[in-house]
Amino acid sequence: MKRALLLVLLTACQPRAGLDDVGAEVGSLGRGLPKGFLWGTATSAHQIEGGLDNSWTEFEAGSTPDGKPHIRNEDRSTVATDSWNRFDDDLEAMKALGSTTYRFSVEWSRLEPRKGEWNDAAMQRYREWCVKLRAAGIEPMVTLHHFSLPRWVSDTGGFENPAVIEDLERFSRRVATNLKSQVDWWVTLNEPNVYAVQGYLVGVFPPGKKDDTVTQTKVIAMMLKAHAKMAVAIREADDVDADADGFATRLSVAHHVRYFQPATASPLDTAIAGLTDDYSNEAIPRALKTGRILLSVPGAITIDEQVPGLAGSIDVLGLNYYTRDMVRADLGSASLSQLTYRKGRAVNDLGWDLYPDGLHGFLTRFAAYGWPMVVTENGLADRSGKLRTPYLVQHVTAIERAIRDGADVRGYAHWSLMDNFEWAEGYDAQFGLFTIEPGTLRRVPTESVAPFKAIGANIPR
Ligand code: IFM
Repeated sequence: MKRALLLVLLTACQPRAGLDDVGAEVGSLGRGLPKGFLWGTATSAHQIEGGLDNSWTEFEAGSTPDGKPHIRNEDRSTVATDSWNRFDDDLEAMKALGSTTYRFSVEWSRLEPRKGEWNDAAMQRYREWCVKLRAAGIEPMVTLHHFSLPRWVSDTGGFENPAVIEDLERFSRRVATNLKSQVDWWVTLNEPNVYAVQGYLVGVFPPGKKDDTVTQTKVIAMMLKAHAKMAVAIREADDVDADADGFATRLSVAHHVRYFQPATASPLDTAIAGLTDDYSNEAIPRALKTGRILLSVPGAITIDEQVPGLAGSIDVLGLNYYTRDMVRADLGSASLSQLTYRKGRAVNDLGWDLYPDGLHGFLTRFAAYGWPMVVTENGLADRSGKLRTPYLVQHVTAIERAIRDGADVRGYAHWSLMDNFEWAEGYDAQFGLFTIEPGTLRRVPTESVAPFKAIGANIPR
């Protein structure tokens, strides 16, 4: 018993490589970011608004064939953080952070609950949010698709059905027409790769299919085709330069990147890590640049298709960066790999390796595409609140280093403004700079609010 206790204490005292080695001092951090750098937070409608009825509703109540609930602790999104009714509280939280941007999504199922039937009052509310954001000096950044679909779309196949392309094009045009006087920064899609992998390989997002890399790959391609049409619709509809900076639209995709490294020096692990990196990290920006979708899961599917309108469809590349994975070849599995993390390093509450160098790696690597970049998400699940400030400081340090190394980075949106419904993890995983008080749903600042604000105050104006 005593030996076990000693072991626990010794383990707890070990320095956790990856965080403790750089520290959490704000100092002059932020001065190395360019003038006008956007500084703020990100959320998504399904995770915060509450009161939604969409592709997640039935899924949240369901379970896998072995009886495991789809959502940890059988949580449901239900009221979430009630942001639909508490936007003013959210705005106060953003102001307390010294924010100059807020990335949020508009909920398709709310705006078009049935095909062709529009909820103008809901659109008006989103417009009011944007007006209030602008009045507070906060640039709205609006995402059109962030993991949820109206039931009338998911019931007819979602992104497996090409009809989604025209439906999303129409939806984008409608939103852009209504919000154009307030919004310049548009994110068409959030994390197509994650949406497809979680929904068709891992099975933890609707439609909950497992090991179907063929459909997964087709879904990513369909999303990119939809994006191309959405981009045209937004550019046609939004002709108002809301912030008078010379651009009526700044279009992007929020692309999820994970820093993959081979788990061992074996040639097979190295080869599979390379394939995983190409599929998950490279294929999407490559397609956005060249217009050519090139996606391959060897032995299962290869898509090689030139898509009209895809090349040139973004102005800015959004990167959602969280973590690094070590890749072990597993040719018997659908994805051909197993992902692990390096032992002995600091991890977040979900077991994700905290690896700021990965962000520097992606920013300098993707600089070669020539787009300006925005970190559209970065953050961690940290119930204790002790890791968040070092994580923040070290990732912003990585951004400053990438800028010195030639990357054109224009903004940072921390995930997330407040704790919210973390999909299959329910409310267990807490990513917020603010926590939510149970019962009252009051936004309560964490100890990272002050350092976040201090970094923002250092950014040249
Ligand atoms: O909560 C999610 C978000 O919806 C998309 N990007 C990753 C976040 C943390 O897992």
